[in-house]
Amino acid sequence: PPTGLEGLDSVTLTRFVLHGQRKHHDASGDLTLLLAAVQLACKVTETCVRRAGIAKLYGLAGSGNVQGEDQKKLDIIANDTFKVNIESSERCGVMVSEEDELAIVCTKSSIDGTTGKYAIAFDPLDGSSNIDANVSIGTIFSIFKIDDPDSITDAKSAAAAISQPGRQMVAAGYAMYGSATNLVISVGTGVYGFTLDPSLGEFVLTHPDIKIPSRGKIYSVNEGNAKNWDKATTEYIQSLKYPEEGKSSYSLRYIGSMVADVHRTLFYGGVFIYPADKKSPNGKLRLLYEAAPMAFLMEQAGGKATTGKTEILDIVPEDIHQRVPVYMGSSEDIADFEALASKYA
Ligand code: P6P
Repeated sequence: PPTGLEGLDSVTLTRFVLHGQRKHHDASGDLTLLLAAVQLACKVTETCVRRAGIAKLYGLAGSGNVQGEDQKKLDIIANDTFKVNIESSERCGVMVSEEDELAIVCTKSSIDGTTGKYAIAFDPLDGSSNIDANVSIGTIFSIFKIDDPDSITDAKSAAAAISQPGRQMVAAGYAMYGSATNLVISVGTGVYGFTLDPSLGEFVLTHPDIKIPSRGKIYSVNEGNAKNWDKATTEYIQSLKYPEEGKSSYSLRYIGSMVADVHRTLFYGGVFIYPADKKSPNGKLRLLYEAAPMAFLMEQAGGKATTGKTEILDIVPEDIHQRVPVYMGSSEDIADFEALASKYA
């Protein structure tokens, strides 16, 4: 029978990151410290998400407001947790959060007054509208190197410093607070999946070197928006539902929580799509802390990610909260869509 000690001989996220640091001889250890802060913030958020579920039961007594406050509290708790932990790592010069309108200039190092050399964008609790139904939700983050830390003096220069194409990302990842708590991360050397072992309080490596299947059998999109889709999207989805003779249709799986839909796509293959439509001309998902980090992970896992016009990782952000259409997943499936999209370009 399991002894419960099985996790002890596994690689923890901390060891994984430290090992990665040693591969870069010039590494200062700054990214290691920043990722340690992100990891801690994920653990704190995870416990809050678990507790909010219990609070939700109180909310069932008809005090909908409380529940509303809980959700708002939960978004704010998660946001504050990430900001406090990232600031205190003193390795970041810039933070962008889905919850804050302006880019944040981090406080200078208490040791030598310098500016942290990294910039991080994060959605502290994506999909939190789903918490009432106990659906998996998560945190998404992207980390860039700041070219000129001394140039950062205000929100405008901070926004400029992080407005880099996703291809320049140093690291990207997401935590998914589901039946288990996963942390999936890439530092540019492939995608690695960790699972929180609550008895150890450690993220343990459970999925080394994740690769997305080159083709899948699942498509993931909000069919409720079908009347607003453009021609390429309509024709592509139609081809999955009514395939040519002898081919089977794809299955539809849509959770409505990006982290959960992308996580399933990464493991099972297929496509996750949030298209632009007449209602939202640039789609709904934000580039810096939703589409770009997920695109980085997809490409690192052998997948593709496009807006239909350009690869997501090539887009230079013009606004820190800008939205982009998202088509990502298995390379062969996305290539099929791109061929169709080019027909209507
Ligand atoms: P819709 C959650 O609100 C979110 O930002 C993403 O997590 C998710 O993929 C998307 O919106 C769902 O949007 O319009 O289908 O409900």
